[in-house]
Amino acid sequence: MISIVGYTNAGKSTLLNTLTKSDITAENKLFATLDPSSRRLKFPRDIEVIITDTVGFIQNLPDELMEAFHATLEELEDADILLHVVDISNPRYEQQMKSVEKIIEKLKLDAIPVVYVFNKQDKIDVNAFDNPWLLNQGILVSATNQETLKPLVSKLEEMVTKHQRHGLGRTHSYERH
Ligand SMILES: Nc1nc2c(ncn2[C@@H]2O[C@H](COP(=O)(O)OP(=O)(O)OP(=O)(O)O)[C@@H](O)[C@H]2O)c(=O)[nH]1
Ligand SMILES: [Mg+2]
Repeated sequence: MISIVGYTNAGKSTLLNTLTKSDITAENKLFATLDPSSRRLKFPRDIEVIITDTVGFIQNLPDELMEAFHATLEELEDADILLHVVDISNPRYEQQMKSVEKIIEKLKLDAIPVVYVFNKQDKIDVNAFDNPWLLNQGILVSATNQETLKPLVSKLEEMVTKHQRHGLGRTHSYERH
């Protein structure tokens, strides 16, 4: 199971839609997504995973809001991989990444492998980006453009194939090993 996390408006729902060719509400407004949606993602080699979209994170997410979204956020515990979607065209992308990472820690999800997805590459000049090192730590995409998602799909397929054989270093209580 793969869960998409990230700051609100980063492009999480758009990514899920394009990856799985579905039609989940994606809008240019805060908290466009209020309930989690899951879709099947089929890889070229007949492997299938469940991929889940969720509510966007914000800086200093108030505890009351954390509680309100508790059931939604709880589902994240079942994820084998977190896709952390970052809007790299947003001038505050670094603070946003930090806020999301803080929430991941707070939810005690920090043992789950994370793949950084640097989204909205169409809105920036990649060669003039202020932190080229960072871009090497993840995968650059435009969630609105299917063609750009190929490297991400390959990476996920590779991780999932390995996981089938060896596990991702993390087991669920309901699994037998
Ligand atoms: N230019 C550009 N716009 C994008 C891209 N991906 C998403 N968007 C736009 O960004 C806005 C937010 O997208 P959503 O997919 O709703 O973002 P989200 O992360 O699901 O937002 P919440 O559900 O509010 O947390 C929409 O207007 C999308 O069309 C991209 O790669 N390039
Ligand atoms: Mg959304």
